[in-house]
Amino acid sequence: MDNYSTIAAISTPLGKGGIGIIKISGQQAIPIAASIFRKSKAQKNASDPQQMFFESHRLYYGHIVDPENGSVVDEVLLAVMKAPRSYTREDVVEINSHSGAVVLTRILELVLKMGARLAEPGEFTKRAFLNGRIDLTQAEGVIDIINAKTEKSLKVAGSQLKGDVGRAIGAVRDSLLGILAEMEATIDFPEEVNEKPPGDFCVKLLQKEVIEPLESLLAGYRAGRLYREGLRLAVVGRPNVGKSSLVNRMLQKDRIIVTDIPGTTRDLIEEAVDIHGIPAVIADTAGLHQTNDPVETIGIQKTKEYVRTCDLVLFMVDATKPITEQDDFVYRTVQEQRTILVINKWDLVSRNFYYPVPDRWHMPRIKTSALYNQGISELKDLIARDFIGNGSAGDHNGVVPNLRHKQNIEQSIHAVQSALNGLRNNQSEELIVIDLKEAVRALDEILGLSASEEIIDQIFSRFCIGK
Ligand SMILES: Nc1nc2c(ncn2[C@@H]2O[C@H](COP(=O)(O)OP(=O)(O)OP(=O)(O)O)[C@@H](O)[C@H]2O)c(=O)[nH]1
Ligand SMILES: [Mg+2]
Repeated sequence: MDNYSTIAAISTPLGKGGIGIIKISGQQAIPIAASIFRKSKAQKNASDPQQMFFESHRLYYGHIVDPENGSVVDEVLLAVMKAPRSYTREDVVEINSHSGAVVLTRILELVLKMGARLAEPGEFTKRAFLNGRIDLTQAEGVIDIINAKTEKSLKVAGSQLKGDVGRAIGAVRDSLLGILAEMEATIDFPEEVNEKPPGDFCVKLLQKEVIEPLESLLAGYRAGRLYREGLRLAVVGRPNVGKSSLVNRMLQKDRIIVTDIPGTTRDLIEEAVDIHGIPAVIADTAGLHQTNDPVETIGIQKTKEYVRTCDLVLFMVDATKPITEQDDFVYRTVQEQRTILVINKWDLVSRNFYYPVPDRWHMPRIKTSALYNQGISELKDLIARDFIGNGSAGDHNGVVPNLRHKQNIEQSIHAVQSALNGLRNNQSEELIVIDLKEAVRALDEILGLSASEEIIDQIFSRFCIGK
């Protein structure tokens, strides 16, 4: 993929809608648009007979016309943004047309025929990165904004797009470069440095200005991971305890069939739910028990597999019945997982009822009535608290790196630790410098300063076409 040709794509979803946008970026963007656009009379300029001149950051009203036969394709607004004041820092033209798959495709075809190339996924944003308008972390923020599923996920992504991660990493990198310069000076001009600067001073500086801020970024990663990646929950229990009823309550709609017949749910059903801002997927499952029914057996197998990979199991029992052998069978299936015991149908027992649970079932428990919608909000509180501590981490004023950043931050910390060991053991400066350079490299990769083509391509391939 070359980074010089003029690229074009449909930037809005291909469906019926008020408007659709075809975006063009590159040196030929304006001449290409001009060749298929007929300005309205009011906007025609007598001193520009070809009508090829467009002011930057202005909207032009007119028509898209097929230059081959002069037929009008659509009535549009043209937005022209000249380099460098545009998303890609190149000349950009956006054609705001009516939105319908046929009309959008037709206009795009004309644009391609006049010399543009179809953009790859994320190629507009990639150009913004290659042309230095944003760093790699900000480009990733763009994808996260598009993919955000809850308000809080959006907030995390927005902070990244603003450049918060990049700035935090950049500050550490500057400190590292400063320390590195000092070290290199002692190697190159040992006679000019009266006191050996490594030693205690460098150790303290590396601790305070490098290790501490990087550790705090890792803490931000742990706190924010859930908002970015979401949580997978499974509701598990023997037949008829009220699993589907609970899932319906969590979703606040009657999504799943509930009956008093045991074995009603036979397949695994996943639905998206927002738990205090954490995007989650909750799975209702087939009641777990020993059975010869072939359909149920498959459902139970699916449940077991799901349990192995989910983040949290809601293990449900029926308050009106003492723990049965079947419940214990379910327990054995989920015991390796992080689990909350949900004691349901609490409306059918007296308020002060004591429900005995085997001693070895060490897990937080909660009483609910899925039928009467009681205890559901307490359950959500418990889930959120279990995963984000006291909740403050969720409001993170701090910066939230993603998994890629986290891995590089760890590499950087590792390299600095090795330099610190070297300093404490009076190792030669040359070896310490190698470690510090490795620490800088790991941070450069986060910002995209030294990221390999492969990493960059991998990041942009997650984008949709037209962004
Ligand atoms: N009284 C009372 N009844 C409940 C409660 N929760 C569920 N039920 C009833 O229990 C029966 C079974 O509910 P479901 O939600 O279908 O139970 P399930 O665990 O999904 O059952 P299977 O899909 O068969 O495994 C239905 O008649 C529900 O109305 C509750 O909290 N209190
Ligand atoms: Mg069910």
